[in-house]
Amino acid sequence: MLRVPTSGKRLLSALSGQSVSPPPIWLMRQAGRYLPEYREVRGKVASFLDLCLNPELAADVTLQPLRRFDLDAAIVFSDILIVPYALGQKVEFIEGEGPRLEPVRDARSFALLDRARAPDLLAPVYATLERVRAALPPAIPVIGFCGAPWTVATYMIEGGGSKDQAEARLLAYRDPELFQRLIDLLVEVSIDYLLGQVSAGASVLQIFDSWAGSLPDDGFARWCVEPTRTMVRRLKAEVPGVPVIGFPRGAGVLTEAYVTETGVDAIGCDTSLPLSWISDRLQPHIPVQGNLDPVLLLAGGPSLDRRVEETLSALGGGPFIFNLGHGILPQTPPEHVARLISLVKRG
Ligand code: 1CP
Repeated sequence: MLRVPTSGKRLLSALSGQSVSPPPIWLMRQAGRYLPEYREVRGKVASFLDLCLNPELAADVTLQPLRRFDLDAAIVFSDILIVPYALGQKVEFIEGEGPRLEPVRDARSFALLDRARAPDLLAPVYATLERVRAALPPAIPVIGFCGAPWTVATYMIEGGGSKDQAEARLLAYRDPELFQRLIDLLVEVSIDYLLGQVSAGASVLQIFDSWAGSLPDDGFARWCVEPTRTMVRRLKAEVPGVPVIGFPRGAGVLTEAYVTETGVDAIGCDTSLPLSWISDRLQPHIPVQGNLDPVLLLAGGPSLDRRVEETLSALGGGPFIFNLGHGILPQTPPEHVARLISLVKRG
């Protein structure tokens, strides 16, 4: 049985600039390894990518957290690295290690990327969305997402996760022309991908720029803000009613420029942004989302309760969506998630 949230379209109201009490809540990585039922489904397929590409199982996994918790949105189960996969790059997820890709670092490997087959390769994600949309009550929106071009480019260039994105920055500095061609390609394929997700039933979009914090201000303007601005402008032209949440993780004080220059409808705040700064500098201009420390959710106990109260009193008076400052950690006890949601819903 799916829980029907107590007061309808709370997420969309908050995204349109209204203060909603209690605030809507969803959690980044709300589907995933911390849920035993996820681990069970994951055990049925050989690889993580196989799960993302299996609409029946991916839809089931998407719905799992909504069966347990009073969440205000579903987020389609997939990964930001599905886009490099759709461009023909070799992408694998190694158990216990993370993603591994065949690096793109020169004109030759860039030339192998091919946009033509992307719609077919991404079709399973659209099928997942259609299933999820059909299974949920109309009041619960489904969030579609992609990685921002910069963040996806870092994985494509590094060949996986990295601690400082140095190879990606090096390519951007040494061969800005090639790097720009990669960003431009990602802008185009990501716009198509997000529009495909809207056609399949997504009514909110989030752009994850998880590595926005690794660029200096000029690089941030050129490779985070500018491509995102292009994407938002095109999305607004095609699907004007669909709000876009930007999540430039680690952007710090540059978050303000990101808000004014990209045109996103709401701003995802990471854990490092102070609550008072979010409420003074961001919330007067834009709905804010965030930013509980995922490690505090893992810890639970009185410090979790206290911080949830502080967050609600700092941000609950304006347009606000409760979320974490980054994804749920796999070791998180599901009871802590239940506790968090009950505290937020108590308002
Ligand atoms: O089953 C498993 O153990 C695989 C773990 C896993 C999961 C559950 C990965 C591998 N991706 C996902 C799902 C996922 N990824 C979702 C699902 C929807 C939901 O929120 O419930 C989303 C939105 C993502 C987005 C994503 N993938 C981001 C952006 C958000 C963030 O965490 O910063 C990034 C950077 C990735 C790359 C990725 N995919 C997986 C891992 C372990 C990583 C991070 C690699 C690294 O840089 O360390």
